[in-house]
Amino acid sequence: MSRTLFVGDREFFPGIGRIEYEGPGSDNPLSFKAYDPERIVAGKSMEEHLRFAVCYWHTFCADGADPFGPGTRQRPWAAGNDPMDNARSKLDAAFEFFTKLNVPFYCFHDRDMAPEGETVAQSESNLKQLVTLAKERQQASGVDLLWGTANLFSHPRYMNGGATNPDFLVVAHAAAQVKAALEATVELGGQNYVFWGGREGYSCLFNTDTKRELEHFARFLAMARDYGRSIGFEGAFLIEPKPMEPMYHQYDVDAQTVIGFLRHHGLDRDFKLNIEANHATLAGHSSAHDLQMAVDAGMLGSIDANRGNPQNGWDTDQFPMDMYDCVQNMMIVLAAGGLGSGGFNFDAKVRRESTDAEDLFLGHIGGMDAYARALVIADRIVSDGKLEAFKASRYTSFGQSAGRRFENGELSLADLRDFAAGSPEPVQQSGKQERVENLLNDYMFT
Ligand code: XLS
Ligand code: NI
Ligand code: NI
Repeated sequence: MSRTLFVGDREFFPGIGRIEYEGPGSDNPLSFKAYDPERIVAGKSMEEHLRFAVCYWHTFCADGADPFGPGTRQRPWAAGNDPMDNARSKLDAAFEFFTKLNVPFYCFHDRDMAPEGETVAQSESNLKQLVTLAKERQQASGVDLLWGTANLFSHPRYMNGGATNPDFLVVAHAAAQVKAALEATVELGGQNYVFWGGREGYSCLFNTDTKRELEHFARFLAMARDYGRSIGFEGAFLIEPKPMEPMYHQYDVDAQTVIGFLRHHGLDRDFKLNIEANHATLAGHSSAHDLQMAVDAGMLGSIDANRGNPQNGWDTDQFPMDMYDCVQNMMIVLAAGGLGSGGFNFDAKVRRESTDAEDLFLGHIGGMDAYARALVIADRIVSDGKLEAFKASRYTSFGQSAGRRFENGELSLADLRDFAAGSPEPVQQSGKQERVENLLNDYMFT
C-alpha cells in the first residue's frame, strides 16, 4: 500500500523520503541496515517482535534547551503565535515523521499534543480537538497509539507532586488530567496507559508524611483504573519506575519496589511495568536486571528504549546503541515470549549539538537497527539453549529428593538441619561466569 508521506502542502522534513531497509551493504545513512520489518525471526516478523514507537515529547517538543542555555534547534511547527495552531502543525509534523520512519506506533503526554488552557475545561477542550485530528491522522497513516499518559510534573502547581501532593486541590487537578488523558487514550485506541511518577516523591523527610502520600497514590491509581475500565479501556496500566530526577526521592524507585507496592495494594491484576533502561541504571541496576524482575513477577508491560551515559548519573535519554545491553534485553524479552501489547518506545533524544532535522531520523534509525541486530543475536542464543541449559544445571539438586520436597514446601527448618547434618560437605561448584560471558561474545561476533 502506498501512503502519502505528509498531509496537505506543508512538508516538515523535505528531502527525506520513506526510510527503507537497504541491508548491511548500503552506505545510505538514511536507510535501515538491519531492521527489515518483514524479516521473520523466531516465527514472527521483526515489526511484530519489536513494535517500535516514537515519543512525541523528545522528538517534537524538545528543542535542545538545557539548564545552561536555550534551545538550539529550529522547529518549524512551533514557529507560529497561536499555541493551538502550533499544536496542529506539530501533529502533522509528527505523523509525517512516523510515516517516513515507518514505525507502527507512537506515545504521547496530554500536554505534548495540546497546550494547557486557562481552566480545566479549556485544557480538556484543547486536548479533545487535537485528539479528533490525531484520530484522522492515525486512520490515514495506519500508525497506532502504543500508550498515552498525563504530564503531572511540568506545571508549577505540581512542584510538590501530582497524586502525592500534600494539597488535595492539586491532587484533584492531577485527577482531572488523568481522566482526560484516559479518555484520549481510549478514543485513539491506545493499547496501554502509563504512569510515570515524575514528581511523586519528596525532597525532605522533615516536611513529608510519606505513609499518607503513598496511600493517596494507591487510591489515585485505583480510581484511574476504575474510571479507565468504566469507559472501555481494556489495555494494561503501566507504572514506569525511576528512582530520582526531578525529585530527590521518587516513590517508584525500581521494578522490585513497584511490584511490591502494586501487590500490597491489590493493583497487580491491572498494572504492569514500563521499564526504561536509563531509569534502571539511575537506580544502580542494569536495564536487564529490571526487565528480569518484571518478567519474573509476570508484570513486564513495555519498554522505554534508551541508554544513559556511563560516566554520569543523569537521565540523558540517549538512543540505545550499546549492543551488550540491547542483546541482554532482547534475550529476556524473547525468553519471556515477547512484549504482548507493549513495545519498544524510543524515550530518547538527539544531543543538543545535533541540530539538523535529519538527526531526528538518524537517532531513531540507529536505535531500530541496534534492536533488530539484537533480536537476531538473541534468537541465536535463546534457540541454541546452551546458556539456559547451563543456568538450569546449577539448580539440579532442587529437582531431586529433599531439594524437590523443599521447593514443594514439605520440609521444615529442622528437616533442613538434619539433611545438612547427615550429608557430606557440599562439593564446590564453579559459577563459570567467564565461560558464559565468553559464550556471549562468541554468539555476538561469529
Ligand atoms: C522521564 C520519563 C518520561 C515517561 C513518560 O524520565 O521517562 O518521559 O516515559 O512520562
Ligand atoms: Ni526517562
Ligand atoms: Ni520514559
